[in-house]
Amino acid sequence: MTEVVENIPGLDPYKIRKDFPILTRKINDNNLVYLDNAATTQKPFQVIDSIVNYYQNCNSNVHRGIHTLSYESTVQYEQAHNKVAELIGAANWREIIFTRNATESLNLIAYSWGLSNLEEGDEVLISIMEHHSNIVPWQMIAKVKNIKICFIDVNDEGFLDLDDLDKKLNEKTRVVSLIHASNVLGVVNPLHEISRKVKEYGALFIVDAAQSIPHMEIDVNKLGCDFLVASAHKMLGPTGIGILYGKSELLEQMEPFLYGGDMISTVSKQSSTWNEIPWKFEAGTPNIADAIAFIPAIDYLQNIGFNYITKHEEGLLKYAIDLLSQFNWIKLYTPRYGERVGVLSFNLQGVHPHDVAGILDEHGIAIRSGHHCAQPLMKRLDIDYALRASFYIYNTHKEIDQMVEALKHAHSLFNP
Ligand code: C6P
Repeated sequence: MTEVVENIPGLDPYKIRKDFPILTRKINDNNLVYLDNAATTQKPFQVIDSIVNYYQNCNSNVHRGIHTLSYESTVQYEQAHNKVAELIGAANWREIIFTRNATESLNLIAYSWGLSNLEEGDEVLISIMEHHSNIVPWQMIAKVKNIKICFIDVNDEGFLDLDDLDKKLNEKTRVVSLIHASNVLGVVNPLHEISRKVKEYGALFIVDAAQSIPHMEIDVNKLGCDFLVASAHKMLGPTGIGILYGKSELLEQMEPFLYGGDMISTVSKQSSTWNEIPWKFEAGTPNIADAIAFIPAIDYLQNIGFNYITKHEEGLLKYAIDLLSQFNWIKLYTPRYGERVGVLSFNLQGVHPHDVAGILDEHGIAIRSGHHCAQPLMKRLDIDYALRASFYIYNTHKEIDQMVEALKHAHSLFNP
């Protein structure tokens, strides 16, 4: 087996692991090998402690009281918006709205912007590799407004087909909404290049960064996007916090998504006026504790440095691809080259992925099996389901070796 250097300067997975209490768990008498990071990442002590500290020492509603606790919660909650704004290069913290997750953020855009701005005959251009969250909301808008949803294909190697993009982008295109990094193929789409083309047609450009922001530096100005969505739970943060970035001039014009407390400025018997952004889009008591705990998650990633995170994952991905490529009974879907995040999809010939995932679980190894909420892509790849191993900052080459041994075991059970 190849000699592997684990320590990329600035990123020592063994040191990082000490901050993640769950990684000491045993699953079926084996040490947990957690390779399902594209579904959700594990949380370090810093995030867990923040949640405990909030409920022990600060718990109070935001924007609703002048007492000390409410003031402290409000300040920290606003700091969380500011932290995200700085992370992605937003002009102002008011351009950051907290939702429940990336899915809700995409629904918010589709309903609030789409319903008011799209008309019959307009086209929304997405890709065949989109997550269902960036397909289904547009289908709902299409039913109401009679718009057309067009799909950019992938080529046979698994990359977005840029010639197909050129064919499908036209004067009728009002929205282009694209996944930045695929949760199945792992490929990173060249959005800087695409955004220039989109702007030539004056269309709205939406980026689904759910699988890219955990792994690389994101700058909304360089991406040239109007909206960007992501989920905190895929980047060490808590569940229940979604990011929606929107340019302030767009957010100001848009109608609210949900109506009720905190999103209003004035309410009379028959009508209301709206609060300033971002509160116009954050109706009701928000997820305060988790928003605040998102701050140490971002700090944690920034302290490591996204350049080191990207390099570490590239190393793991290359190592895993090299190992799995030796077996003619494994079919890989993730391309063997190009810009990718640490996501590797594959199948074992003749074995249902759920059976393989079950056997790996007996070894204490967590990988995902299924359609990965990307059924149109599955159909394009001519499969129903796939296995997916996805890596993050605390994963090691040794864990990939363990996965490979478990896959060999699964193969031998089905091919005695
Ligand atoms: N993908 C996966 O295992 P939520 O569930 O709202 O936090 O994220 C939705 C979402 C949107 N876009 C992309 C590219 C995604 O990968 C996801 C979530 C998980 O692949 C759960 S299906």
